Amino acid sequence: AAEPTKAEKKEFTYSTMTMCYPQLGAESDWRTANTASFKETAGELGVRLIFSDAQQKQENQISAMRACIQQGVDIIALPPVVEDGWDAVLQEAKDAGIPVIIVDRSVKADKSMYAAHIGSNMVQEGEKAGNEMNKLLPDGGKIVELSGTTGSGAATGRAEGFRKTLNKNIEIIDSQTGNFTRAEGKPVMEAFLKKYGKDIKGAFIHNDDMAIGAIEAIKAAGFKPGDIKIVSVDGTRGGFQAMVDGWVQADVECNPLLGPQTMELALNILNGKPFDAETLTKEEVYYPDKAAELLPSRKY
Ligand code: GYE
Repeated sequence: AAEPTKAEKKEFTYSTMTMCYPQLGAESDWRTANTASFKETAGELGVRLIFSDAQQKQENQISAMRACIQQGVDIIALPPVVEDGWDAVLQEAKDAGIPVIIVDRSVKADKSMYAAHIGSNMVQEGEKAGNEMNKLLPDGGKIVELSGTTGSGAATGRAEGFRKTLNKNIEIIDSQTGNFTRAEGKPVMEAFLKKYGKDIKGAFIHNDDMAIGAIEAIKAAGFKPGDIKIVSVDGTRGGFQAMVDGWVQADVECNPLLGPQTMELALNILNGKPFDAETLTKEEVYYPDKAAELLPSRKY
């Protein structure tokens, strides 16, 4: 069949667009805020959003995507739980003529397999965290790492950036995943404390939820705020509260409120308008001194 002429092409508006959002889970406050951002933005703009929750399992995300492809959605926005293993389903979307926007975490797939990526630079977040740890432990020392979901772009990038920046006199003596949850953050820190006790001078924790879990363990072991220097990521209200209480010394912001930008991007892609293949979110580092003042205005 001949290519449709411009006049025949359907012009999308927010209210005629159907977006599939196979969310990866509900593991953290970051994720809850991200879900709310997509749902609220869709509601405000009149976008039809097909939402699902994959409970941190890639196979669930893939089946949700397949169901969306079958329904003939206009566009898919995918926050991938892990980086690998997306080729087949991305190809299926491509064959069906459905553009895919990768949201938040990255995928390891050829750039021709998706239209655009929007999210944070996770390596940069790790670098910022490394700089903070350097400042907190000027004389060096032993630290532990509580990392995010294994194989996720967020965990891999943060770990890489952190190691790149960390001073030579600071040694990461152990690193375990806590899957970005409070529930898993606590026992991982408990085990670290049992094994290394007072040797631990600092902890790089890949998100605020795991930090909150870890702090429970640190408190229970009899440590005082600041005994173990904690650098965390996300900048959620829970993270800010932990700074107010003295447990977290620096929080690297990661912005989950990606709904508005993603929907605008989607419309541009669908209407053949110019768009950025890579959109990075602007993020800061927060410290205890301003935490109390900023806490009430935090949106997540
Ligand atoms: O830091 C964490 C969430 O991918 C950036 O996932 C996201 C991370 C975020 O569970 O809290």
